[in-house]
Amino acid sequence: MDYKYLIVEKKPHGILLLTLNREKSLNALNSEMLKELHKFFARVEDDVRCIIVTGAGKAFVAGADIGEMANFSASEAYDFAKLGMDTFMEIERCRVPVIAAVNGFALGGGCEISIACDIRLASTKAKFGQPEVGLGITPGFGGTQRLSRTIGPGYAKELIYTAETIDAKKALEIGLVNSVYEPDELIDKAIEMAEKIARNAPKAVEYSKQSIVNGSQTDIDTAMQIEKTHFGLCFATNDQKEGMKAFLNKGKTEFKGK
Ligand code: CO8
Repeated sequence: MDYKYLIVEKKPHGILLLTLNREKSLNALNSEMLKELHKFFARVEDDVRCIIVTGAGKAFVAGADIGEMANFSASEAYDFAKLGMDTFMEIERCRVPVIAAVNGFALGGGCEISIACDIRLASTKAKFGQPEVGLGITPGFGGTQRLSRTIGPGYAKELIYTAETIDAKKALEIGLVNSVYEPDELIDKAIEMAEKIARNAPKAVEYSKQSIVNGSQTDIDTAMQIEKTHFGLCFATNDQKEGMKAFLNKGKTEFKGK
């Protein structure tokens, strides 16, 4: 499928590299781009095992498009927030893990899209922040909810209330990113991680993601029930049989995702 603002590259082992490409506006998210992203994440094909999201040029995403938002009515703003939230929910619930390779500015909606991804890797040039209150608005693409679930309420409140931008080193310190790399290493490192994920049993990875994502939004008893259900479902897969047989025979297996 052809997109105006997305570049999709197929890498070996079922890995997709998705580049957000609105470079002149530092990849700021407008409605059109959000709709493309929604479409992309709603239709991930069966052979895909991991997706890496990055930004073209010097930014990851410098936020929602301020030019588009400036003259919104309250109901237009609500609809725009809903479009962003629905889109980021597609990312959070995507069948396969999504790695954000944060190459530069990840501000406002840019920070929010990164925390809808499963894992964040950053370049030394990455900058994170929720500058919304400095523009007279609140975060509106899930930031007030996902940020505190990711880094805890203390740091989330500090970032949101002060509107300050932090560098990659600080983002690592507060657990917002898993690792920091030199800019020219970032994509290779993200692909390396994606390949490790892709080598494992796809259904087991998918069920693990569902258990983590759905379980983190409910009470512990329900969450344990979710985990038990997914654990049981693994035993209905051929990959479980082949994986355990290979271990017992001291061999290796190539998982088929069935
Ligand atoms: N929206 C629209 N255009 C943008 C944005 C943006 N968020 N960010 C950058 N641009 C544009 C600039 O206007 C500029 O365009 P032009 O060349 O036509 O003047 C171009 O990108 C390059 O930007 P700069 O010249 O400013 O580049 P610098 O390197 O000097 O600065 C910064 C980079 C620091 C990232 C700076 O561009 C900046 O501060 N950008 C805005 C960051 C921001 O405030 N983001 C948060 C936006 S609000 C948000 O995301 C809310 C999400 C929830 C919405 C809920 C819906 C209701």
